[in-house]
Amino acid sequence: MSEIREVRARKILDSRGNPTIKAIVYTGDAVASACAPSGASVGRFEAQAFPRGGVDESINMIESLSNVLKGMSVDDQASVDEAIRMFDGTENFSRLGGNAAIATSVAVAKAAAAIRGIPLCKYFSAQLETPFPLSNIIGGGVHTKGKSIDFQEFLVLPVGARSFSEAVDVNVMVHREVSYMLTARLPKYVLGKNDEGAWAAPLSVREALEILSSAAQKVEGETGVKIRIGIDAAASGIWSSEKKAYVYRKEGFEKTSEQQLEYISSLIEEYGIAYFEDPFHEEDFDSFAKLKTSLGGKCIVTGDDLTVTNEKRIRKATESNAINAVIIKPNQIGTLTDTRMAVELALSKKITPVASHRSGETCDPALAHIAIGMKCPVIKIGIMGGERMAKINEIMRIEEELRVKMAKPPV
Ligand code: 2PG
Ligand code: MG
Repeated sequence: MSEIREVRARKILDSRGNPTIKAIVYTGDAVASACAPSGASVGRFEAQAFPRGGVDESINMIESLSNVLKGMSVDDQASVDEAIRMFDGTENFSRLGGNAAIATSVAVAKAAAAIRGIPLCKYFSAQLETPFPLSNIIGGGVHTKGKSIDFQEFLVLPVGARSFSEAVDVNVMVHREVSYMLTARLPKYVLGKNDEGAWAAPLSVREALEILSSAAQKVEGETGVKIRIGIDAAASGIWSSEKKAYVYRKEGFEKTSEQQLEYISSLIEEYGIAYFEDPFHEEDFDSFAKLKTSLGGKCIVTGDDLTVTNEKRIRKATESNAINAVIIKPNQIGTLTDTRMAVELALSKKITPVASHRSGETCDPALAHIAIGMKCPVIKIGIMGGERMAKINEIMRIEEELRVKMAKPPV
């Protein structure tokens, strides 16, 4: 029996201790649940995570949504997702909340997979690939307390790894190596981790890049696995529309759009950066395009706040030749059908879809299945913290049990 009997919801806490939502779908043969994460550096064009009344209002609305979905088949994901959208009735899920929408949507898919007796990733596709883990090692921006580094994430991508589990070992080694280097460099500083388990430290952008590069080189020497480095600048967070400039609060300087382009380009050249996410703010398709034209052959220029997993925005970005990779965050768009459309559009345009966690996560491993089953060659997942490990351990299990091979390296 694959008909939906009821959908219920519960308030849960995410990894930051903020309330979020878990949706539970009941059918005659299966009960399945899914949890939605939350971002801190939220794009202006994302689905609104919760309505004005917060999680409680979403939970009340799911009671009514339950009546709408009752009797629908969990096998018909597209119709269920369409019904969720119609029920909400807004462009950005501001009535129901994008988090309630995606939790319900994923729970429906999990129920369908459970009824078939197959893992969620296999429900998405018969052909599976494990992604390369893109891991946050040093962190700043709004994920880190205090006057932290102006850019949000300093990342590693072990492109030479032959399996996901080897890649994860390498990323753990880099994370550890950075802690040794930071304690040696800052002997009076007590090391701490930020929202995503990346090291928090009083560093400039260049200092962070130097430490990350040395740690990556050391681990590359020890393991023989080629490692590239990356950045998520989350530049919308430092963009001031009044000043028309990027304001680097920690380092005490400002940059116009042209200066930002020069600065980002020089960092890519100097440090051999292979991945750069959101180097410009969420409306500046032009600067993305300029960067991609000049350095897109060397560096993956990625949209996150720019594209918000939204088909229309991804289309605009590809038409303006602005990106060669795109972040896929299911809760940015609100349903699995829309998520899949975003991934498929990216793949059809030869743009790398990067499945991504949020800074406020839950222990739901669904993102692991989305990355493997929808064939995202990269998953941005962090490398420390139980809520990140829930996805990492799930991919390692699937890799071993289903003998899944790695995707092609994105660089
Ligand atoms: C990002 C994400 C995840 P947040 O900007 O890419 O790292 O952060 O979830 O806070 O939007
Ligand atoms: Mg980002």
